[in-house]
Amino acid sequence: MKILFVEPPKDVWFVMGEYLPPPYGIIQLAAFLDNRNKEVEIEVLDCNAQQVDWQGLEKHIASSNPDIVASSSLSTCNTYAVARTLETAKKVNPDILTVTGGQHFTATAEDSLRAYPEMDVIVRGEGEETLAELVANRDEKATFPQIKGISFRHQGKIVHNPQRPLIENLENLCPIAKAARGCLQASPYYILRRISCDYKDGVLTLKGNLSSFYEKQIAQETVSNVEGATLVVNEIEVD
Ligand code: B12
Repeated sequence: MKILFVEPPKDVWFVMGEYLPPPYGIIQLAAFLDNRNKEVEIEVLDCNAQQVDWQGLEKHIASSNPDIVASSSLSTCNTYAVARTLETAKKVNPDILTVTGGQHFTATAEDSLRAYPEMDVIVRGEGEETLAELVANRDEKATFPQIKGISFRHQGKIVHNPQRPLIENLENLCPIAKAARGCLQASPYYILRRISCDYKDGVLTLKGNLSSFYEKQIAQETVSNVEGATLVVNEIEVD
């Protein structure tokens, strides 16, 4: 199973001059999926950063041969670029499942599915869990009515499945911080369970209070082998 995330070719946004912002929506989803489902092959194509035009996009989709093409509009002004991306995917291979989501398509799911036959599924609201479930069920279309948070065509009608509840703890989206917290929670030293742990740019930061330098050291050792962290900063205070 292969999913290709596409940031479509866009005109330069005059307000930002030459600065090219990363397409946060799709890279967040790609990272989540990469962590959640190891069997899925993931590719991200940022047409602006990689200087790929519409012709190049068509060629890229053909050579990449994905099962799913996913794209995000961010805002309403990018609607046509997304529709054209999904149309291009269908032109290359009508069996590709085309998916989009984000603020604009969440608000206009009914109208968008009516207007764009090249759009198979709209993921409404937060995309992480919904997309992961959709990808896992890509070949079982009969299960689509059970997937919360999607709008799609089913038996000639547009169907809007019930809303998916929001992710309760957004901190769990970071697999490295989650793994580190898991180590602290699983420690036989119960006192370490009150230590908080943040992750940024390769650095795990431990915070909280303990009653001895020995415990502080144990806390650091407990998270020292977490994959993806290159440094542990131990800011635990000793009372
Ligand atoms: C960061 C940001 C920007 C950055 C974008 C950087 C980038 N390339 O990603 C910059 C500063 C460039 C920007 C510009 C603009 N922005 Co802006 N921006 C935001 C902001 C603050 C956060 C968006 C974000 O990155 N969120 C983080 C990501 C991870 O979340 P997300 O994109 O929502 O994606 C999640 C879900 O929506 C869903 N999802 C999204 N896409 C997809 C796709 C698929 C396939 C699936 C399954 C799911 C999915 O899953 C993701 C994970 O849960 C939002 C407000 C907000 N708080 O959301 C406004 C917002 C999106 N922007 C808005 C607007 C209007 C604009 C501009 C048009 C402003 C202007 N007047 O020029 C420009 C458009 C520029 C352009 N040409 O694209 C509006 C859009 C409203 C609308 N319907 O149009 C918003 C909602 C702000 C608002 N309330 O008015 N913006």
